[in-house]
Amino acid sequence: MQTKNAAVEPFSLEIDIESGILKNATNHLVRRASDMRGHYADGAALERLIAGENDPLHYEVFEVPVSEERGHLMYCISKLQPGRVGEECFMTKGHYHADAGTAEIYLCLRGRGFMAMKTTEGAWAAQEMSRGRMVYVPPFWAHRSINTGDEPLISFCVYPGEAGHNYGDIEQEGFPRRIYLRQGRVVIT
Ligand code: PAN
Ligand code: ZN
Repeated sequence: MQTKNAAVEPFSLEIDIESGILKNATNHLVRRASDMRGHYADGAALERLIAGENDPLHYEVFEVPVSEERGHLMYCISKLQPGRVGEECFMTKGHYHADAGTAEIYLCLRGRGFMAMKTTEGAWAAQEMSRGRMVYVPPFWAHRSINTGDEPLISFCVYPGEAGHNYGDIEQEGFPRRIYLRQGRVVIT
């Protein structure tokens, strides 16, 4: 039985909830529109966005990583910009966890949107995200966040240290439904 994890002293951190910044983050992942090719229904609209707006920022992840092993909890701030590709709302790539049987909690700190989730068996679900709302992503569910609002969608995410990320499988499968903003109304098709 494992009784000791990699030595980490107790620590605390500050999160700027309004700006969605994890202070003193040592990992800062940036995804721009050009990183999202293949993810939106209207690829031409994405190319127009990349060319016309100088490849705008799409989303960021701020982390102060701990050891990626069982027993620890990974956590981060996810900050997804508002915007549309055609009428489709900006979203993250989405992934299964590499250790697929690991769950995740998203606590939404700011903004509005949805967490879209699916299983390899084809089940699909969407849960609303808004300030103070928590979404539970069960084991074996791929997940992606989608910003339907007009300000950044900011969440604090927590998941098991050993979870890892698997982007390939969901990229192949795709999510079965998409979320659009049409005449100011959210449309899920
Ligand atoms: C989140 C996501 C973050 C970015 O921290 O990694 O929102 O989304 P993608 O990873 O889909 O690009 C998480 O779910 N971690 O497990
Ligand atoms: Zn995840």
